[in-house]
Amino acid sequence: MKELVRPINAQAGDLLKVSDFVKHNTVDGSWEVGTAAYEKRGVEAFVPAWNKDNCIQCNQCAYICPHAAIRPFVLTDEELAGFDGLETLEMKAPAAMKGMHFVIEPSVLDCLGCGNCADICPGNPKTGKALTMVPFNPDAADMKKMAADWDKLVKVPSKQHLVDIKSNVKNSQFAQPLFEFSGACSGCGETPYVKLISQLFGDRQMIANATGCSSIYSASIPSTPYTKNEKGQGPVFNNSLFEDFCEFGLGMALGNKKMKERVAKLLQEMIDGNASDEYKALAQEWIDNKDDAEKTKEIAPKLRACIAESAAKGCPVCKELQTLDHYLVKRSQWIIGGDGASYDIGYGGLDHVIASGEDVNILVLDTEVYSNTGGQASKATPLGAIAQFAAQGKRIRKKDLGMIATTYGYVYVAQIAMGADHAQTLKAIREAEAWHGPSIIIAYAPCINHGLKAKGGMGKSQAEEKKAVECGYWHLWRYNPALAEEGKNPFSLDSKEPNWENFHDFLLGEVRYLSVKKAYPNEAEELFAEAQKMAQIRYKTYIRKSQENWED
Ligand SMILES: Cc1ncc(C[n+]2csc(CCOP(=O)(O)OP(=O)(O)O)c2C)c(N)n1
Ligand code: SF4
Ligand code: SF4
Ligand code: SF4
Repeated sequence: MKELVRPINAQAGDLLKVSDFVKHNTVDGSWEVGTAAYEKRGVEAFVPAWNKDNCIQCNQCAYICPHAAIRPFVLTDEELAGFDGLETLEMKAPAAMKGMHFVIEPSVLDCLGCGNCADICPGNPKTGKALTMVPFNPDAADMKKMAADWDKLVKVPSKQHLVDIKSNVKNSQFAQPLFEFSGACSGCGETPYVKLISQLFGDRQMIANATGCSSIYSASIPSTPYTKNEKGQGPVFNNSLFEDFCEFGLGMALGNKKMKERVAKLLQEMIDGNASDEYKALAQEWIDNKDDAEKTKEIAPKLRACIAESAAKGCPVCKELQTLDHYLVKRSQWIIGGDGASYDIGYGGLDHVIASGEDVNILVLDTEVYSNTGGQASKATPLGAIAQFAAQGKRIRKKDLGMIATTYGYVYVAQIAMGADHAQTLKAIREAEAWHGPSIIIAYAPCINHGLKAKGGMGKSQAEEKKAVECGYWHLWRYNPALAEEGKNPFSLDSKEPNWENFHDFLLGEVRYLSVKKAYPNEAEELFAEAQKMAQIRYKTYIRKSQENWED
């Protein structure tokens, strides 16, 4: 931090010597994780303030925060005793945390003041919201106390092991975000997905990232928002080109597969040789379950100990196994890119990779434009929207990438929008990761390029996702090949019948559509009507898919 990160952040990177980089092992382009947590920018005008009396402990604020800057913390009596005047609530659920102390704490120095948390907070129906946005003054005593409490709270041991973090939205937020405080725009629609995935799988996650906003906010050296947990585990991230991000991720997955085969071969040698019974049993258990993430997590520490013990006694096979023991836990391979990368420039590779049948998870962050370069039209841009290269409003409909992917039959596909359905987002991400084959999730992501007209702008990005689904602009569905294997319809339409009457108003709530009306008043209404027709055609396709009979 002192010798590289701080000088670079202070615009003094040009004074660093090659030897400084050699000293810190960064000459191969690798970088220490978690440096974003040291920036403590304190740049926002407003921060959320928590009123515990109205809080229902739902954790939704933490779920949707694009910057991982508000979190629930769970404390034992002893841990609470170490704080001075910390406001907490007694926990009633989940059962494993009953009687412990619950606090929602914002990091006032990392929050970007978007306001989404306060906007979506349900609070108490009678007494009001539990979060309100208040002016931020870094010198005020209450803000200093919040910042100091945050610093202490993040050091309290996580209680995530007490619950199944994948079982529901509330539990997912007891998991430490392993992606935090990125420099994405305040209220960005992309980052909540990236953060959630890091909470669920970050301890064994590998990421191949396309160039785009996600590569920039994920690794703008010296700032690294990907971080590690108290055991030192966290996502491995690398950024490839725009046009080959999926092949890059496939390479990572195949590399892992090969190394696991090597581990299995060596373990088989131990089973066939004269290892102890305990060692043999663990080695066999690992071979039988090497693609089961939870089982490998359970077996790995015990097997690692057996390997180390035998290596210490001079076993040459075990010495080799020791150099490979970081492959014992099944890794979770993610490939992340925007719509420009996925629908257009990297599409050939994406198609090749999903066709491969390999176990990879692709996350498409669909902002419907090339966001990072200022909003050029992609094949994901819907008809009627203004974007660069579509200055009069795009005249052709949006490509249905998800539907194309379903034609393989063995690819898990989902369309999600977090703000519209928290549980469906969690379910789709969980199912995609669990599917032992290719998966693709297309996630709707409001962006500054959309020009949200609602008061609060990007502070309403989650609410905008909800509106998009309710009016039929975006649809939620999952295609799960595991169901087809059971003779069930793999397609489920998860969003309700839209209220098409609101479609037009939804369009006018975003500058990318509203500006068509201003510039081309005569053609705009025709374009908007056509846009709605296209959304309806898509919806009808999904209805038909959801009604198919798969019994025979
Ligand atoms: C082959 C190639 N063309 C153009 C670029 C420049 N470029 C970098 S990021 C980007 C936009 C990315 O858009 P998208 O994939 O939609 O991701 P987003 O920024 O929206 O998350 C472009 C055009 C590039 N890096 N490589
Ligand atoms: S205001 Fe935005 S950045 Fe700050 S804690 Fe709330 S959701 Fe997160
Ligand atoms: S969203 Fe509101 S009610 Fe729910 S945990 Fe956060 S502060 Fe409490
Ligand atoms: S430009 Fe859009 S996608 Fe990129 S960080 Fe900003 S809000 Fe997020």
